[in-house]
Amino acid sequence: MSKLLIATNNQGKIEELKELLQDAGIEFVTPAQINLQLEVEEDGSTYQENAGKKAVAFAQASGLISLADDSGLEVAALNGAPGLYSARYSPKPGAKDKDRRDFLLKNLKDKERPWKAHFHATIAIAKPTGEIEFAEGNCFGEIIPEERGTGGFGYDPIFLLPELGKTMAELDMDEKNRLSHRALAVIAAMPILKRMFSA
Ligand code: ITT
Repeated sequence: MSKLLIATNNQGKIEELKELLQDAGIEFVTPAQINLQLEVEEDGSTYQENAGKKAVAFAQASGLISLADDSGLEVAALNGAPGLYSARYSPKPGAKDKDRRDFLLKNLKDKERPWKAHFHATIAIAKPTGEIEFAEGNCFGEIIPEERGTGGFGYDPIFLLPELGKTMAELDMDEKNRLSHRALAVIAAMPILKRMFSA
């Protein structure tokens, strides 16, 4: 049986998806393992469009069923920003995750707390034929003004899970993979994966 390709270039996502898929007993490969270097332009106006575009591009380049994730952080006080643009949310050329966190905090500085927010993930699973299916997950919390924790990636050090009293970056990978937007989307995608791999 062929393996599922994890269709992302984001190392943080790769590490999380590897563990989630392994726990579900799904065999997978990463782009590096098949020597595939592919950058897909994310010019869609929804998470679904971008996730679908990435999944189909990787599936057609590899001949493998491919799983892509398009995700983002939506902050209520910023009317849902950075949202779809979370990976590109900084005026600085060559910006890194820390620059994007700093820019977000700068934009929130004068807004009243709590800064309610949620992470969203849309997962697309595509066959080389172009057939696509989708699954989604959300994780609710709030943004805090000081960084805490060293785990995860992206906005994790400033995303607090109020019921745990911890930021996403203070969780270990197993804990994050029990409650994150990405974990919930992968769980929702399980019936699709089972169907595609048994067909
Ligand atoms: P690929 O397109 O190659 O998958 P990307 O980083 O460009 O990688 P997205 O366009 O989906 O992926 O951007 C999602 C951004 O949202 C990501 O770069 C982070 O800034 C943020 N993000 C998503 N999930 C996150 C998480 O679990 N923790 C922290 N930040 C997250």
